[in-house]
Parts: sequence; C-alpha cells; structure tokens
Amino acid sequence: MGNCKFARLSLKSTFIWSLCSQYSTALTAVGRALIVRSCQLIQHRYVHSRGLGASPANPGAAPPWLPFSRVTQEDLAFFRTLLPGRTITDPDLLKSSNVDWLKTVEGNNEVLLRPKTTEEVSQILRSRNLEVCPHRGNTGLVGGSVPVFDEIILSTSLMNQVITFDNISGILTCQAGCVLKNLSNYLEERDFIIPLDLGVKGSCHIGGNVSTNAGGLRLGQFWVLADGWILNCLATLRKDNTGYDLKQLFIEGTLGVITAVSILCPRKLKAVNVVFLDEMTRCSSFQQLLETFQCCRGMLGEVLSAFEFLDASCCMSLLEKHLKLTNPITSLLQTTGSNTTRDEEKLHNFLEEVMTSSLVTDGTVATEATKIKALWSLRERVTEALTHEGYTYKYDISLSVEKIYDLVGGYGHVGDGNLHLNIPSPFNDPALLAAIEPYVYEWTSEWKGSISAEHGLGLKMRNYIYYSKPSEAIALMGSIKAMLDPKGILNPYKTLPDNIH
Ligand code: FAD
Ligand code: 2HG
Ligand code: ZN
Repeated sequence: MGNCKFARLSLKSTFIWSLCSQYSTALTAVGRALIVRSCQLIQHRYVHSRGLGASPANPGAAPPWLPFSRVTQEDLAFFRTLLPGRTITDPDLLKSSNVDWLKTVEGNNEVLLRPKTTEEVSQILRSRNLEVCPHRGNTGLVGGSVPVFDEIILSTSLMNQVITFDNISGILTCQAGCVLKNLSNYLEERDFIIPLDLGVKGSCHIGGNVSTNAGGLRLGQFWVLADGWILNCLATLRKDNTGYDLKQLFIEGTLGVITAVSILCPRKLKAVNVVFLDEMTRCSSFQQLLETFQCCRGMLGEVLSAFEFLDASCCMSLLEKHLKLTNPITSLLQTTGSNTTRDEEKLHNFLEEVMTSSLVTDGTVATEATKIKALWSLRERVTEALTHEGYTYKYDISLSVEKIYDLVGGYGHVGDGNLHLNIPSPFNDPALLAAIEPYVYEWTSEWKGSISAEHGLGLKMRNYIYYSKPSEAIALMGSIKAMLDPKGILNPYKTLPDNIH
C-alpha cells in the first residue's frame, strides 16, 4: 500500500500513508507472523473489565458498564418454557455469537435466545426486562451486533420465513431473519430481484440490512418495543403519507427489534453487463475517473446500476496476495436493462467515446453470469482480503464525489460519494491510530461529509457522532431513546454517545 499516489496527498495524509508503508516493510518475517497472530486477538474485550468509559481524548474506549440486572435461574426457567430447545447457554455454542465479523469486539454473553415469532420476541422483552442485543448475520462492521458485556443475544435465525409475495406490486413481506441470498434466490425464481446486493449476502439477513439501513430498502416493518409492545407498520402500499415515517427510526436495534419487513422489489431485467475499465493505472488521475463517471451517466443513463472504484495499487495487490485473485481493475460499472441489443449498443458507444477521448485505456465487458460474478468478486472481496493483513483501521466516509479521493486512496461506491478507507497494519498500534484520528474525522467534518456513510455507528463509532450531526439533533435522538426505551435495555452502548451534551 505504500506507493499510493504520494503526490496527491495532503501533508497529514502523507504522514498516515508513509506510516503504513513503514509498518508493513520494517518487520522481519518472523516478527510479522507473531504480530499478525496476536492481531487476530480482540481489540475491544470488555469481559469483566467493566470499562471506565470513553473520554473526549479517547472516544473509542470501552463504555462504562451500566448496572443492569443479571440473568437469574428464574429468567432461564422462563426462557426455557417459552423457547424449548431454543435457549442456548452452552459456552461453546455461544462463542462465535460473542465475537464480531472483524474479530475486534468480544462480549461475554451467557444466553442466546432463538424466537420464532413476533409474539415470542414480545414476551422476552415484556416479561424479563433484561438488556438484549439483537443479531443474526453478525456481519456488521462497527461492533453493533455483539454484546459489549453480558447482554442477552436475541437471534432472529429461526425467523426465516417468507410471509407473502405479490407478483403484481412486487412487494415481498418476510420475517426479519431471512438470509439476503435466500431472498434473492426466491425472487429470482419469480423473475424479480431484491433491491440490495452485498458481498456478504450469504450471511447477512434482511433484518440486519434494514436496521443498518443498507440500501434504504424498507417499505414497512413489524417492531417489538422495549416493553414488549408490538407495532405493526408492515405497509404493503407503495404510497402512504400518513404521519411520521417511523420506519427510519429503528436503527441498530436500539429502539426496537424488527421482526418482519416489507420491501418493494423490482422486476428482474434480462440484460446485465459488467465492465471493468482500466483508466488509472496509466492515466493515474482520479479526475479522469470522475470524467468517465460523468460520461457514463450521460451515455448510459437509466441502465447504469453501479459504478464502483478500487485504487489499483492498494486493493489489487491485497486481492492477489491473499485470495489469488488477479486481473486488476480500477473501476467497475454495471448496466441493467430490458433490451439486450439496445443496452449493448449504448455500452459500445460509451466505451468508444471514453477510449477515443483517452479517459480509459482498456476495458473488458462481461455478459455471462459466471464472468459477471468473477468481476464483482474483485470488488466485493477486498474486505475479506484485508482481514489477512493483521489489523485494519477502517473508515467509511461519504462526501461530495469530487472530494472522495482527496484524503487517501481506497475503494468504494463512486455513485454514492462513499469511500472505504482501510489502513492495514501488522498490529493495533496507538501511534498509528493517533496519526489517523481524529484527523480523518476532522477532515471529513470540515468538508461536510459523514463519518459513517453506510456501516452505522454501533459500538465503535458511537462517540464520533458529533462530527456528523449537530448537538441539538443528538439531544433529540437521546430524547427519543429515553421515551421508547426508558430503561435503556435495547442494544445498550450502541449508536448514541456515552454522554449527550
Ligand atoms: P448484524 O451484523 O447481525 O447486525 C447489525 C446491526 O443491526 C446490529 O446493531 C444489530 O443489533 C442490529 N440488528 C440485527 N438484527 C436486528 C433486528 N432484527 N432488529 C433490530 N436490530 C437488529 N454494508 C453496506 O451498507 N453496504 C455494503 O456493501 C456492505 N458490504 C459488506 C461487506 C462485508 C464483507 C461485510 C462483512 C459487511 C458489509 N456491510 C455492508 C456491513 C453491513 O452492515 C452488514 O453486512 C449487514 O447489513 C448487516 O446484516 P447482519 O444480518 O449481518 O446484521
Ligand atoms: C463494501 O462496499 C463494504 O465492500 C465493506 O461496505 C467496506 O470493507 C469495507 O470497509
Ligand atoms: Zn460499501
């Protein structure tokens, strides 16, 4: 990663980048292997530590433990009667549910519950008044899906049924624990698609997607509030402008548990093309990529369905090294339309235009499903490749699209102005962290960007919310939380800062 476009970087970001390269080259092979192994260990282990709390100087620190009640034998007896065979207390079975996907946060939960119905979720919350952490896929990247101390894990893994699908309106209603890929297969068989595609679609579930607001896809939901109250807002209407839009509130399991969702699904279109463009390796300018993007929007218009970029010098070497995936790309675009001949002609004209104007030096078009999948893997598997590097400092920022490459390179969703900036290091090092933070947040805030474009705040980012939202808005969020969850039992320590001021 060390040779990424130094000339374009500001002084501070050059410092960050050069630190990264020093760290990755200065270690001997043996030392590196040892350090990498120790990095597999957990960054935030709050077990028994009862964290002292974050401070302005250390906003990423453990939150203070809140004195919730412990699970008693009476609670367990109640759960076992309510959920026979679905109340898990075996420490071996609980292990993986206590650790997040990145292996950076670990809780010390002793009970995992697997309800099957909304009514059971309601009973769990209403009757016992214990703090819960809802989860399912556990692919969240900000430590929201695992307990921080000993919160009960409420898993929706058995709430995995499609309830209805209307093939006239395209509205799907299903339980919250349906795996995204299963829903996608279900819909494809009916000539529809789920309007969201993530690299982890085989693991994440629709309830997790909706509660992290991935893809903004919800029409309506069924929620259970902290006191067990069931709220049915499972709209199956495309238009409904009656009152406040409550569905946007149910973020990261902090205000309610989502038990079912309704989603508007588009028809599956037959003509799909994926193109990778080679512009930056030779022309080496993000400005050129933006010009290509502009041209693409103009010439492909309504059929353009994705425009992603990867910094070839950073991301492709990781893919090659850890996953043996080669064939470097720098940007990837997808068109989805209904008319194969017309779409291919549009694409052909676009490619001719960008190559004639020297914005692009090369391009490969894939129309066949396996090749399309292979090209998407190059983009989607960067996150996985990074996990082999040891420790990764992860940032997920959004700002106006022409600014996204001014900080440092990375990869992301150009169309959304969303940059995933990942800085790998052989180990979790306070000196490196101090070089990166709060600079990244300050810079993003200065340019009116968001410090969490799509992954949410969870545990790790909760205290950074002030960089993206005014104090008044955060105070209002605190009031909403206090009203809907007065005892603070729903996914405590997540989303909102430790101190609201
Ligand atoms: P979990 O991780 O289990 O939970 C996530 C959060 O939602 C937690 O706070 C949890 O408490 C809460 N929650 C879960 N279920 C419920 C429920 N039923 N009711 C209330 N709250 C609940 N995100 C994107 O936006 N775009 C991407 O392209 C993307 N790509 C990713 C690629 C990889 C390789 C990985 C590891 C993650 C990616 N993510 C992406 C992060 C994304 O947030 C998750 O993958 C996904 O949306 C979370 O679903 P999940 O089922 O795993 O939820
Ligand atoms: C993606 O776009 C995901 O691939 C994950 O949002 C991003 O690894 C990341 O930082
Ligand atoms: Zn992303």
